[in-house]
Amino acid sequence: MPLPPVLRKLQLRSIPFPGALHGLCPPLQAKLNAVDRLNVGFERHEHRVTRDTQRGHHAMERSSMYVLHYAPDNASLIIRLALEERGLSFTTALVDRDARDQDAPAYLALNPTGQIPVLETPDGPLFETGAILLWLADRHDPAPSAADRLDQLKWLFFLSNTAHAELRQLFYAHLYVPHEAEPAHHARVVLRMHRHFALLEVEVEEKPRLWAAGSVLTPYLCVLMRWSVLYPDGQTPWFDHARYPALAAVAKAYEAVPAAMRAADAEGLGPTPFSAP
Ligand SMILES: N[C@@H](CCC(=O)N[C@@H](CS)C(=O)NCC(=O)O)C(=O)O
Repeated sequence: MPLPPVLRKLQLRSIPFPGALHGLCPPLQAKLNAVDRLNVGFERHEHRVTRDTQRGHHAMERSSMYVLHYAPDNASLIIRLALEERGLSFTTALVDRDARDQDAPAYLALNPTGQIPVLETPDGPLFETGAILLWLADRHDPAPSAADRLDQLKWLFFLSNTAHAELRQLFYAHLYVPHEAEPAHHARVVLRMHRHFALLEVEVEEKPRLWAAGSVLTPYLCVLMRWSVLYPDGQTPWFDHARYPALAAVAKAYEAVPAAMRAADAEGLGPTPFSAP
């Protein structure tokens, strides 16, 4: 007997993240958890906002409600972590990458680059992970000292413009080099990434406070480390936390933050999503 439509849809949502099929983005290792399965909008080809309010610790008035357009274990995870850590009230809208929702006119109207994430804010839609983080910090965190602001800007832009942008080249190598050049390109990008992580290791050793929970740098760093361990599939593992003890300690400490684990649990990322993904 065929499954009723709702169950069929739930079953469809239980397959590993479809990005894996296209080799376009980190595939989801864990399956969507029950919360996300219940929250997704089932309409295809039309990107819609659904769903349940996810409440952090401190309720906010309705006017400051956010909508996070996300796909599990995509860059939107970084924003989900930052929102949870700040106890901000937000709803989620799944971007169905299998249906290429990110190319749908409704999504492009929010983010013309067609990338994930978008955060809808009372001031309008925001895209680019680094920009969203900075906006959230400006709006919700205590103003940093002048020296901390310099550090925040430098390292946030480094994570976003350099580390994340170059790591993407491992996931999307076909966008950057011809197929036959991909192994050599991969090797070079891996060397570059080691250089970046080595710089970050020194920085974290020198200024651990900047990389503690609550800093917008921390979720970005932890997610980049996570992806470096996990993806791309089928390549020789190249990132080992043991090589970067200060960074490993940041990942471990972040997993002790309940808000960070709430975000990781919402995307089904397992008990040690950052230190041993
Ligand atoms: N520079 C962008 C990069 C975001 C990004 O790479 N998003 C990936 C998912 S992790 C994506 O949208 N891929 C789908 C696509 O490019 O079609 C940002 O920081 O927001």
